Amino acid sequence: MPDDFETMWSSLAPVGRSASSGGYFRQPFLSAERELASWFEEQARARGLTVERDGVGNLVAWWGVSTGSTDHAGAVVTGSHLDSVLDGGAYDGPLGVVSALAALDLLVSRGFSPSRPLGVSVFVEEEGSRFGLACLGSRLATGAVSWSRAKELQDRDGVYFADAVASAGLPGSSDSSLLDGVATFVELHVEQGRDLVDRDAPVGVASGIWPHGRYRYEFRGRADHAGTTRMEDRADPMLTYAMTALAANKQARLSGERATFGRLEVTPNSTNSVPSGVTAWLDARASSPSSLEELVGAIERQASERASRDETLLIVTAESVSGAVSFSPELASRLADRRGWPVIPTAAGHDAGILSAAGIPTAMLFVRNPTGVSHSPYETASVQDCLAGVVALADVLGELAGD
Ligand code: HGY
Ligand code: MN
Ligand code: MN
Ligand code: MN
Repeated sequence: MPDDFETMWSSLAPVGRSASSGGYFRQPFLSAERELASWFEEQARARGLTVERDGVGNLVAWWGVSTGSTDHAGAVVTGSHLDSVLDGGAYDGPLGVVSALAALDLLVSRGFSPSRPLGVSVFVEEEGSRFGLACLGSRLATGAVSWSRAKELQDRDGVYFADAVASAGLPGSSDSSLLDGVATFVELHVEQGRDLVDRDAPVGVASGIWPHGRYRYEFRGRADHAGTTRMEDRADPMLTYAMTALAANKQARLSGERATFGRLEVTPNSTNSVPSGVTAWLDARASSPSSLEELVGAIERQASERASRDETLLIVTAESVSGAVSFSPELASRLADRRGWPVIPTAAGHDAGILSAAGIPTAMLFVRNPTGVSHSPYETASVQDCLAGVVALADVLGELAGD
């Protein structure tokens, strides 16, 4: 008898938490995900689902596809990710996977049997916590990024993605047939904001995803003694960085968009030296492609003006930029209209955005998060709302995969 939602949730949480703490990041790639993957495979086996895995560890547990077959024409797939940001919450990702398994259980209890393949997916490295490119697994599975580019990605210890995948015992490469023939994808996700709280709604439907990008800012200065060097003789990259962080915050507030520098590396990182270099990563998001361009352009302009004033050097590299995603309006209204659920945009990136951009009709369901906080241990959702999400997902899957 498969675990029910709450039993699944409590059995995953400890493993999931190891994925979100620093531990996950420091362990060889997929080792935490190996634990998560075996948790998922166990849950799939308990339901008689056949698990398909691609070269980098993305998984789909199939209902209605025999072992080894990759013929899933017309399939409906639902799922999310099990990895997390460092010290993230337990719901971002895992809630979509546990709810998908629970939704299949609910369909079985209703005597439903799918007239087309129905799959539960887990994409790896959705947060890009280790290799820096968000949705790396789903980008490879849809061909949005090539294996030749992905294998060169390095983590903070200089480990290449190709080597991390190989040491996890996986063949690598992106000729994934995992999503061949998939007709519809639905991702359930904890809301990462307060819209549903403000509207007093337990479940919502996503209209789309804001454009967003990640930019590496390298500020180069002149290492010097923190005590003996006169202030006027310094070329201090930390100063240029600090003024840039301030400018980014001001520019985002001014334009009503979003920007933060969440990651910083200082060289040589010693208390009594003026740094030789500071590298900072900007995460910028905006409600339209043009406003993202304006926001990022204004931040970069102010950073270079400051650099020339401080006699430091600035190098900016766009590491990943994702355009606006609008989910299938037909699917969104089909989900929302009859149930009166709100249709809301999100500024968070998701695998659903990658699949939608790959041309797969896609929808997202959000479950209310009372704190509205995410990418933090304070992210949460009530069991009641989670179960409302499971029922919503089961209803949708029944419609999409039924006769
Ligand atoms: O960063 C994001 O928007 C998502 O949580 N991966
Ligand atoms: Mn996330
Ligand atoms: Mn997520
Ligand atoms: Mn000294």
